[in-house]
Amino acid sequence: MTYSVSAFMEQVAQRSPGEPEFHQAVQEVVESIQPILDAYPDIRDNSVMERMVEPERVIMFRVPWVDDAGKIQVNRGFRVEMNSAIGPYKGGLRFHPTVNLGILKFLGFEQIFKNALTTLPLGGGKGGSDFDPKGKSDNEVMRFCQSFMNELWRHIGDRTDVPAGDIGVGSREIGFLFGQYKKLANQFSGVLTGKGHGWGGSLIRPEATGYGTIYFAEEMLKAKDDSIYKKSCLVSGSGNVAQYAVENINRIGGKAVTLSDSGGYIYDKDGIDDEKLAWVKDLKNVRRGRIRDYAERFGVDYFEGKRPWAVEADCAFPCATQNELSLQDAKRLVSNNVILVAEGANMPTVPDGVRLFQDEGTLFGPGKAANAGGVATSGLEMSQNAGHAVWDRNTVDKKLRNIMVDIHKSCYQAAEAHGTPGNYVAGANIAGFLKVAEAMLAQGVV
Ligand code: NDP
Ligand code: 2IT
Repeated sequence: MTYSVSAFMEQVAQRSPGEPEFHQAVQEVVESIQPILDAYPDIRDNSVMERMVEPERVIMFRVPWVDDAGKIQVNRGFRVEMNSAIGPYKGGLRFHPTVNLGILKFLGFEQIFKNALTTLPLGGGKGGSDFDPKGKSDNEVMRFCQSFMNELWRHIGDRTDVPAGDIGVGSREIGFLFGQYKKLANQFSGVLTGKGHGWGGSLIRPEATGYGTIYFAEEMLKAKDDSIYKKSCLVSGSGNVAQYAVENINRIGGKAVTLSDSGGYIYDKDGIDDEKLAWVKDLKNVRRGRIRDYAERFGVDYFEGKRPWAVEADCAFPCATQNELSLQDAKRLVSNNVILVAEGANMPTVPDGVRLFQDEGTLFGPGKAANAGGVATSGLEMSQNAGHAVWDRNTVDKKLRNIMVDIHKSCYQAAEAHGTPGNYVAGANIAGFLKVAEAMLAQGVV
């Protein structure tokens, strides 16, 4: 009998009500792997998918902290330990006011398959808080991070669960979190990734997600005898992923023409070259300002409250957040003859948009494959920590590039093998799922 996606989804919706992003992420995966569930009765009969959608463990906790005015603030902290079949839980921490359990379950679920695709032994997890670092002083951020770690530290470890950054968690936050972990555990270990280079961090980890997305896109284009060279590119976001996507577009000789934040986007038709990018890094990572300042500084247009998808270009790289590219936006990209969309962010394209790209033959690289370079390089950081080694920039960059080439190959081949050639969504979901499913079968009912 054919596996019923709708019956499965009904059960998910019933067990996890009010978590639309989680349902969206699960629906996409289960649709892709339906043929696998039909073809491999072992996987179906052992309820592998049913087990995968249930986190192994969820930790929720109070995070009280004192603001600069002496007032006590209370936030909510989470760690969703989704799946440890192929390695310790691994995934970022997100600090953003929109964070809730459903968002972190969607991200943790995506992380299972992404991490399996990296070829490294990494399980899936995600965590964070509804804390908003925007407008907070460095001292407030530090006190918050310390309070967050006061609870989290007992649940994590270099062989148990290894968090890293995500939205709102960059090198400053990882520093504060690591400092507090070390104080509580009395241990200097690779318990977090994204650490500073002088204290256990890996070179290229800050660059890895953005660089990896562009390496992945370059492989997609290469399969069509094409390249990013001389292509104009739309990039959304202006944080970690967006910045290094632009940097790698520049290295390859493409031209990035947009950046955005939650306020709006800038369009620079001459291209965001390395000099302008250095200014953006200082604006965002040091001065913590808004992207609209770019327009004033470089004399270009700023579009308040808008996203960059209506601008004419060859490629599009959504690098901000989930569901930032609507069906309307997808239609605009298609009518502007965009040839490739690759997701630096997690699930930035709505499902109807993904379907449209596939129907129209727009090359589409889903986040769990295209942005896997970040977590893959976190895996490389874990290897260096475990072996007390420090690899140079070139070594890590080469490993990252090779991993992205391998991920592309396994998605491409899985799509071909299962009758959906060119469909990177199906390819990524099937390749990632099979690896984890086989491990779960081998390990019994746990
Ligand atoms: P950052 O916090 O560095 O940057 C996030 C950027 O996205 C900012 O420009 C921010 O604008 C914008 N943004 C965030 N939320 C929204 C929103 N609701 N609406 C509009 N814009 C928004 O995060 P990262 O660059 O690290 O993460 C970006 C995406 O990439 C996320 O989806 C993340 O999950 C994913 N990702 C990150 C990895 C990493 O290694 N960091 C790895 C793999 C995926 P503003 O400042 O105005 O909020
Ligand atoms: O979404 C992601 O893959 C990340 N935020 C990076 C996770 C990690 O552990 O490096």
